[in-house]
Amino acid sequence: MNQLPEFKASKLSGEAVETMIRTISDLAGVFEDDAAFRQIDPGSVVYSVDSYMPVAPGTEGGLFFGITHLMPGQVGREFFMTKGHFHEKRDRAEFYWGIAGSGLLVFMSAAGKAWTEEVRPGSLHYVPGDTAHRLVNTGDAVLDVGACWPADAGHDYGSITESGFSIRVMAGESGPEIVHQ
Ligand code: PAN
Ligand code: ZN
Repeated sequence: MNQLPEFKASKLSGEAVETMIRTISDLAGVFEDDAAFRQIDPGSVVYSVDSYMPVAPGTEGGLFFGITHLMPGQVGREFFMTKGHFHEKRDRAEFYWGIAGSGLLVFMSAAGKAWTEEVRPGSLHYVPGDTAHRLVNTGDAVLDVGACWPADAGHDYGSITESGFSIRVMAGESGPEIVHQ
């Protein structure tokens, strides 16, 4: 029998765990400041996601479990963040929970209305269906966030690549600032 995965502290380990890594070059067009973006080593890791997917993607009724490790950093004044997505099956919801570090979870409705929730160890977040979601690391340590989503949710990155989110999170004089686009 395959060894079962283990979830200890902020780490997910075991044979069945898949790791996806996103470097700065995978995030072209995501950040506002192009000149600052080009100055960063293209191989710099921005985040990784460890996932346990016990059923095939697309399985109705199945669940996936993942931990995102989002590095601290900025592109210009803008904090490191995930690409963000709607679910391909738009009505599929998801849970996120803060494990370590500090940041914001950005939500955006299909109509483009955006809002945020503070992510910190122990915080729990419900991402409703039809809502794009993205993590932003506003701290100076790695932001570790757990997630559980339906196996048939899928990821639609296209709409975000085309139009982005309607807010950006930038470093201001006295902490993170939300800038409306
Ligand atoms: C998460 C995200 C993870 C990485 O597991 O996939 O935080 O973000 P991007 O997928 O936007 O690059 C999730 O929301 N799954 O559905
Ligand atoms: Zn998701």
